[in-house]
Amino acid sequence: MQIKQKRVAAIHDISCVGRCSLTVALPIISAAGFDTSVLPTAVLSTHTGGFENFTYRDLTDDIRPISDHWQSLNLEFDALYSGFLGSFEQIDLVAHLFDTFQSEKNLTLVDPVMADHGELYSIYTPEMAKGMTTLCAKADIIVPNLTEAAFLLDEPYVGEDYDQNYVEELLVKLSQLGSKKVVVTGISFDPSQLGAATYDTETRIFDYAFNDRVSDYFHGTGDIFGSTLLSGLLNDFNLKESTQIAVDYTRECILKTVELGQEKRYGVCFERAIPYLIKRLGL
Ligand code: PXL
Repeated sequence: MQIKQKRVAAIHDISCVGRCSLTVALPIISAAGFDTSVLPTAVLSTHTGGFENFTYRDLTDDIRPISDHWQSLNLEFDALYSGFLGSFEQIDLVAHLFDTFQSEKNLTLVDPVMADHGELYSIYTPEMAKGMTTLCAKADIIVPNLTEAAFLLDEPYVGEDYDQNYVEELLVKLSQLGSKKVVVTGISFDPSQLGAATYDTETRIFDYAFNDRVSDYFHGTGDIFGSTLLSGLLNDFNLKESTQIAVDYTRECILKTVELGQEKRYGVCFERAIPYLIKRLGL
């Protein structure tokens, strides 16, 4: 019996240089075997982290016509995956797209991309951070980092000063925004380890996925993580397994980048670790 190829709609910006958002999501999800449709929310000459004078073209006015055209084609998606949004108005437009294409059978993954290390990205406003909770409410899975979690819940960012109890309370509060599953990235209880924590509201199980920490911060790793997590889930790995694959692949990408001596703001050399990903996904 022939099995239909799954189709994903990836809704992120295109940062032309710097390997993040769509320039990461498209190749990773495609390599994982899926037909990846893209809806660019903005086009930037580079991403906003570590570059000055980048160009910025907001594509807010294109979102509804693209979504309407897709609807007229009776397209169906097995997953909807949103990330960096270009303006406050895009929150309602993406919410409408979710209402149009969500079904019992598909999966909506919202990465509330907006902040890291305690600070909002330069084009994001606190108003947008609040608005992002609307999208989280419509998601099956949300994937914030610890800073984004704090903004979503309107709580102070705790930095590195937290324990397992804090993380598990945070996961429950995030799930109360409305998603069935929550994955929080950038979790560490031991300085030599880094990973993610998960919570499934249906089983009420908390899980953790760690690997050895590679020191230093690399741009775009949140998008590598989200794209890989989704690729795992669509390849029928469960939440714990998919999270572990995402943690391990992200680390593998960082190791390649360190090996090649690449500048951090240009993102990680995920291309060199694609064979590793394919193997881990059993493809
Ligand atoms: O990786 C997250 C991201 C996505 N898109 C743009 C960004 C960032 C983070 O800085 O600037 C444009």
